[in-house]
Amino acid sequence: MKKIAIVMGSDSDLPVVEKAINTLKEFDVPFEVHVYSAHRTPNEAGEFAAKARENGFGAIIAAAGMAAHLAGAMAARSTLPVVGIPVKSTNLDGMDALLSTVQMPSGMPVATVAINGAANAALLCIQMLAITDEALAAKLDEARAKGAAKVLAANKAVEEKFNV
Ligand code: RP5
Repeated sequence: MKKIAIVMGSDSDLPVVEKAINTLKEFDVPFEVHVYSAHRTPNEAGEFAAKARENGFGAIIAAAGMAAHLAGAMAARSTLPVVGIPVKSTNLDGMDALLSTVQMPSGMPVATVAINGAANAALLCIQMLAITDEALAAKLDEARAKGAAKVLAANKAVEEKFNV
């Protein structure tokens, strides 16, 4: 199976990124985690992205806050799918990172998840791998069924409490 690369702009992003790490672990998807900054270590960030395909990665998750250019910088150096996580790290509530991540020029896509949406970033990458992996697709179906059962249990409890 291809590995997923998880790259964050600072180790201060780790509390958010851990949700992606945990999701990949739940699905037994191999991954590597790195700290590279588009601004503070541009050479290392670019080199990592440029070599990601030959190094066995299938997709890149890039998490950054503030002027969040990491996902875009990685997309510029690789034709692997890049999933951007805008991290809430300032008093702009993550809107700065969201707009910096999502507003890519045409020809250079970044699939941007919600602010701090790290679990969805991992799930999106798992869904990409599952295009050609039936066992992984079955695990996704199972997880969706569990999620649905949880909502239906909550619905039952609410209905019983409020509906006559
Ligand atoms: C971004 O700036 C990082 O991704 C982080 O979210 C934010 C703040 O970084 P630190 O000052 O905490 O290292 O580049």
